[in-house]
Amino acid sequence: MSKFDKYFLMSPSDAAEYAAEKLSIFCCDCELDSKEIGDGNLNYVFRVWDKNSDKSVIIKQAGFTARISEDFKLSPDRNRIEAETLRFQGDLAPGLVPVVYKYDDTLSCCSMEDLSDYTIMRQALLQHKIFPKFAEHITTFMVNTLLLTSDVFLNHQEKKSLVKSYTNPELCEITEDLVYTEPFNDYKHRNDVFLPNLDWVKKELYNDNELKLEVAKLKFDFLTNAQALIHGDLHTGSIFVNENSTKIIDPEFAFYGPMGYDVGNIIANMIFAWVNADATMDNEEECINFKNWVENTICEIIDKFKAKFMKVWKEEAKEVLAKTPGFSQWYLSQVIHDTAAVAGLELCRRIVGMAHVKDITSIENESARLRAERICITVAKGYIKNRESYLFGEQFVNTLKEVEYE
Ligand code: SR1
Ligand code: MG
Repeated sequence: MSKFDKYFLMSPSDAAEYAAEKLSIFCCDCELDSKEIGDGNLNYVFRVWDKNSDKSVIIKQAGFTARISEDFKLSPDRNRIEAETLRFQGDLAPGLVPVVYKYDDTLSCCSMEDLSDYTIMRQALLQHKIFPKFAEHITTFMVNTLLLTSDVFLNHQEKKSLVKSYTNPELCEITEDLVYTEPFNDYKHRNDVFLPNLDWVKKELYNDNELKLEVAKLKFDFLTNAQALIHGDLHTGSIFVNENSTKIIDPEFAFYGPMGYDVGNIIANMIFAWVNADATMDNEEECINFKNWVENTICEIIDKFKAKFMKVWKEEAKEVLAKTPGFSQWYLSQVIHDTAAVAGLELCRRIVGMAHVKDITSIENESARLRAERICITVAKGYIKNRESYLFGEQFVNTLKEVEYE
């Protein structure tokens, strides 16, 4: 008998029934309503609420295929990884992830805090809203979840058992294909959608052998470098924000991988917000203000990440050799170089490949959109090829501004 024998994909009314029966959130006189609100690529997300009180819950369920394509056959076990990661990250970075109420192994669903008073960050950035505390919050999240799950801090046997329990081969394979392979080789023929820029992309990505060699090195780092428990999909669609608070969601791609994968994803997605504003904002002053905020935020993310990383290292490092003078500085430099490279990969794969971002696709004017795509890909190539020269936030921004003003 398999643990999935009693599995079924829920409808909104099944989710309401489930919430009433299995979760101790609602009173017996509640009147529940439910809606499927997911807009991600993989799963189904139900919001269940009581019409007679302010109580509500989110139930996220994984299916046997990806929501966007039946071609992706996936084990719903990814929901276990997501629930366990959220709980672990909640301990490491309190207040920065939603509270998990229950993980259900039979239905592969996870019930958690409803964050309806927050907005998905990508949507807010598309309205050109700013979040002055974001850099502070996201750097605390990344330093705590990455450094404190690494060999710098953990007992090495304990860390190896975490590597085993967070082994996530199917979702890693999606990343290996979509991020590291397909933007540079159209080997599964899923890249046709960027036709207007096709010749330019072929020249810049498919035919640049120097670039492809660097990407091959990076792919093997992703495959083999079990450095820390990474979120694995830390883009602005995986972040809820409001003026005062940030909550990181959706860690179903979590596994032991390179730290720079998370930091680089954040940087790339801030750049998507910047190019969207550049292409779409009519009011020049508002556009400059928004772009300035994004630029400052990129600088702050890198520089605060480094400062907090060094502080936590100094206070928490347990491994004897990690205390060797010069080692922490060397280690952190490697993470920032990886950050640049991964930012470059994410910038490419959201334009060339099957998982696009609204920041680019919603630019209606075709020539403005093609220009935005070219800015991203040109910045990306600089980040990947010259990754070893990136150490400070300002350098990341300078590359973006130099391309823009060329
Ligand atoms: C088939 S999944 C496509 C993408 O959506 C997820 O959010 C990840 O970014 C993945 O690469
Ligand atoms: Mg996701």
